[in-house]
Amino acid sequence: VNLKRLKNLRELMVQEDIDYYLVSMADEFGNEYVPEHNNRLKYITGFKGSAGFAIIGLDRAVFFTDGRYSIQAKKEVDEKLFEILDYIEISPAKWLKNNISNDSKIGFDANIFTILEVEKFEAEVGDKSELVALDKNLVDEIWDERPEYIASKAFVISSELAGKSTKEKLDDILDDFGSDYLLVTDPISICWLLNIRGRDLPSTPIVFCYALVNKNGEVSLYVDDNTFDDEIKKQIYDKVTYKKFDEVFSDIELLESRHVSIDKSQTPLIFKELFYKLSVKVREEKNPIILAKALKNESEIDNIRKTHVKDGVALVKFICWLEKEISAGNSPSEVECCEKLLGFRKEQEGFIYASFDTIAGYAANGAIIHYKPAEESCAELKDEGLFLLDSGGQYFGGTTDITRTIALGKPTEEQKHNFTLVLKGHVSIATAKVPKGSSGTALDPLARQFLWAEGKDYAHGTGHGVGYILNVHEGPQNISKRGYQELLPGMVISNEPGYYEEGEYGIRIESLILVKESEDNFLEFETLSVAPIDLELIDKELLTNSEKNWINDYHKKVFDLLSPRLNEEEAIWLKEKTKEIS
Ligand SMILES: [Mn+2]
Repeated sequence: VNLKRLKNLRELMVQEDIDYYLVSMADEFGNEYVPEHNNRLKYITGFKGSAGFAIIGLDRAVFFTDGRYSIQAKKEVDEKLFEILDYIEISPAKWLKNNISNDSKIGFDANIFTILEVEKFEAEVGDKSELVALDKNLVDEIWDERPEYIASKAFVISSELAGKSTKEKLDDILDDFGSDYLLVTDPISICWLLNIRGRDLPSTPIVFCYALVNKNGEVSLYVDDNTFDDEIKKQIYDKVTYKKFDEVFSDIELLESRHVSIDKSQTPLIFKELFYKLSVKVREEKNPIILAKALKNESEIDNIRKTHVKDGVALVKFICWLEKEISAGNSPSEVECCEKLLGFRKEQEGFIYASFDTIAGYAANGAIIHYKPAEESCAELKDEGLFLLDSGGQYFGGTTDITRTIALGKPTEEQKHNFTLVLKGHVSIATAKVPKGSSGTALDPLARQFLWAEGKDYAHGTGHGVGYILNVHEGPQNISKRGYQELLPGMVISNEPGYYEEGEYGIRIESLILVKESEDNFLEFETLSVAPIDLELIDKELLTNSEKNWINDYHKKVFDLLSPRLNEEEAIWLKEKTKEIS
């Protein structure tokens, strides 16, 4: 199948007079999770994972992914057709530089590749080859039986949920705005701005759209005709004009000699080319909505707190169920656990759907950081070993993301020791106070210090920003070695140190935290997630009194908030799980 597809693609490449064609995982909306109908990389390579890139030459082809997916790639991508490489070791641009002959022509879809991405390729190979921006997608041209995009219906985020109207949001963003227009090609930003959501993706509740905002706060929205009912339109900001998706290109032709602000890390190259042709004056700046939506307002924060209580109820009901199953001698599979947990979340009022694919890793699977259990191959849980469970939900009221590691039998001393090092790092972030102006880089070592002291570490960031009924991964803030964005009150971030013994077990403790201003004008953090931390896994000898106090206070809060929403059996179970340690 793939050979035929490659052959068809290569025929088109010859027609277009290009030697190499670039296929990325992204789509025209910069989605982190790409919908099936836009997964060109999967169509052409067979790869089903979520991080990859392909370079198709006329007589050779290369597929890139990272270490998380190297095993999967070997199963799904035909090595007779594609050479498989790790793009952490060699980037696609570097590969091109090393492998192509002078004067090669490299084609790509300008509707998908952003200005910044193309600049990066240009920097590597620009002197020996020509980058050819195509205004169509060659994979789409040969893709028969491509799944159809069926637009979901948009729904409105009420003023109680949103906290701010579109008018207020626009006033903030356009205050000091130096251009005539702002082009936004990121649907997440647009949904936030217009207080709307949808179901165009399975875990991020958005509708696919572009928007052009003028300095007077009028919005042209480019979106599928079926997305908005008249009834819904009445509830949305009244200065929105609804247009067909393709009209964005004809509307831009009316902007001659005007100033337009774009974010080159998000904007597809095709717009830059159009602007150039039309002598539109382009200002490259950060999409101002990114920072604005990261600063949650009081109503949002209120709703987020309540949402975490619901989510905690679901998680606690699940863990209680799981322990009962295990002690009854049953062996639920990882996939059954995911389904059961989803069932408990569905019982919660305002639940929309999961905020990402649940990572349910038993024993050795827990050490695979982005593990996704599959029906046919997943493990069955027994009364021994560790179970790492990383999951979350989208609710009318917020987005959650929580990881707990559970001992299913008696843990080993080594497991307890490493769990406690991770816990100390987690508590260190939860109780940190840093001066205003600090970024995530100031926090990252706090989470790792106890592991570092023993020559250990974990190969992922300590925390990512989290959206509000939007993407579970949100910028600009994060806690990592490269988290340079200043932390500001109202930001929500995850606090998720971990430790992984390959082939044996994984440990991660993740709660979401809210950045707040302290009384003495520093920054401090409030833990939002509400679920017990497994006491069985704690080596108390390693804890200081203040760490024990934090755990006891946290567990008291967990019990007080959750127990009224549990049945009697579950409440008794939770009492034991949150008992004081000394
Ligand atoms: Mn997370």
